[in-house]
Amino acid sequence: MSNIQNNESITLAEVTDLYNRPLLDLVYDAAGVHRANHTPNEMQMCTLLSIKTGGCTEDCGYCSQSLHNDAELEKEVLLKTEEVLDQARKAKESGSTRFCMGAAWPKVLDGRAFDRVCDMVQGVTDMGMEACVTLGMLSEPQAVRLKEAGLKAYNHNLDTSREFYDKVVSTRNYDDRLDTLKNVAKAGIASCCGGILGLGESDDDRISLLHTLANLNPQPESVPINMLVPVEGTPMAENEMLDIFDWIRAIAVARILMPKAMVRLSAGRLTISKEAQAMAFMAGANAIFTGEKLLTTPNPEKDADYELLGKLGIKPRAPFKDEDNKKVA
Ligand code: SAM
Ligand code: DTB
Ligand code: SF4
Repeated sequence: MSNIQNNESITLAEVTDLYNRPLLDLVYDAAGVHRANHTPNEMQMCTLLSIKTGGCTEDCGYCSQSLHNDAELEKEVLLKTEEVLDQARKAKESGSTRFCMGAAWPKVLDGRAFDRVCDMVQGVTDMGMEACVTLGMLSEPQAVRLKEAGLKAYNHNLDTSREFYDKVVSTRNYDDRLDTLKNVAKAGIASCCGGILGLGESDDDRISLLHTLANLNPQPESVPINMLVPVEGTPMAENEMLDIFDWIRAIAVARILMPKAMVRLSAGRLTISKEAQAMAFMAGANAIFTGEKLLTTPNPEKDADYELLGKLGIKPRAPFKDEDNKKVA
C-alpha cells in the first residue's frame, strides 16, 4: 500500500460499524460533526469547465470521454486561455468561488498544453477564485508547477474500492491513483478526492472506498461524491440507479470520517430530488457544482439551485475562507 496511507488510524471494522448504523442516527451524528467543524447553512458554489473534451485513452467504464466507449460527444482540443478565463469570470459573476477545469487526459505531458493550463490556473487565481484542475496522472515536478501558478486543489478520484477497481477501469491501477495523490500532497496542494456511487459496487466496496479516503494522509480537503450519470454508449449505460438512502448513508459516513473536508455533491444531482439533496446537506454535504453543465453531462439550472438554497436558508461560502480570503480580488 502507498506510503501516503501511513496513518491507519481508522480501521475497516470501525468504518463497517459506522456504515451499518441506522440511517437517522448516522445523519444525526453527521450533522453534529458538520456543525462542530463548519459554518452551518453555508454552501461552497463551484463551477466546472471541460477545457479539453474527449479522446481519452483510458477505459473508464462510466466515462463519456473514453476512446474505448461509444458515447456521442463533441470532442474539443484544449481551449484557449482567454476563453477559459472568460468562462471563469462569468462563473464568478454568478456566485461561484471555485472554478474547476477538467481535461480528458490520462496523464499530464510537459509541453505547451501544460504551460497553457498553468496560465489558466494563474488567471483564475488572480481573479480571486479558488482554482482546481483534474488532468489525470501527475508527476511531482508538474504538481510543483501548478502550485506555483496558485492551484488550490487537484481533483483525482479513487472512484471505488481497490477490490472493485478492475471492474471499472483496466488501463491503470489503484496504486497509480495513489501515487498521483502523493505527488499532489508533496507539492503542498490540497487534494480533492472522492468516488462514484452506482457503478455496480457493493456496500463492502463503498465501505472500503470510505476507509481508504479517510486514511489518506493528509485527508482530502474535499471529497466529491458522484452519483453515476449513465451515459449511452458506455458499458454502464444500463446500470440501475443507486438507492438514494445508500447515497445519503455514504455522505454521512464521509462527513463523520473526514470532519474538516468539504463534502461535494458532484455528478448526478439532476436526477436526485430536492428533498434528498436537503437530507444530504443535513448529513454534512456543503459544496455543489452549479451551472447547467458538468463536464459533458447536464446539471441542474443555476436558478433551481439558488431557489432550493434560498428555501433552506443556505448561503454561498466566500473563496479562500480557510485562509482568511487571502486572494479576494
Ligand atoms: N481524466 C481525469 C481523471 O480521470 O482523473 C479527469 C477527468 S474525469 C472526467 C473526473 C471525474 O469525473 C472522474 O474521476 C469520475 O469520478 C467523474 N465522472 C466521470 N464520468 C462520470 C459519470 N458518467 N458519472 C459520474 N461521475 C463521473
Ligand atoms: C468530480 O469528482 N466530479 C466532477 C469533477 N470531479 C471534475 C466531474 C463530473 C463529471 C460527470 C460526467 C460528465 O459531465 O462528463
Ligand atoms: Fe479519461 Fe478521466 Fe474519462 Fe477516465 S474518467 S476516460 S481518465 S477522462
